[in-house]
Amino acid sequence: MKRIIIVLALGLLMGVGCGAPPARTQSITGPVVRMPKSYRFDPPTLQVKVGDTVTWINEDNFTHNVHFLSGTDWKSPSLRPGSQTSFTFTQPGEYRYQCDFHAQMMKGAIIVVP
Ligand SMILES: [Cu+2]
Repeated sequence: MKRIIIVLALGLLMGVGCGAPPARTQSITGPVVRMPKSYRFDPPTLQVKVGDTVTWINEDNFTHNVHFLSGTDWKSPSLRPGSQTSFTFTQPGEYRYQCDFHAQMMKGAIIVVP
């Protein structure tokens, strides 16, 4: 009996860790940057093409945002856990960004190529 409970618990843990993304993320077709636990952008640097729409998804337990420091000064609203934001890149270049709430830990860059 004890073994069965352990197997069930493992299954639950794995289900939580590797579960399917929320339904609303299924409509995303462009590149994605995730904010997994805890305090990071994944991947931290992403190369995309001009015209691509990048979507950031907050999968962490904390509120974050996306604020560009170069290339554009666009800033997302505060992203509560489970929410997402998107930005379309219309010019090539290097776009560095941070989360304003955790600027020391959360930095990222989007490299936009023609
Ligand atoms: Cu943050």
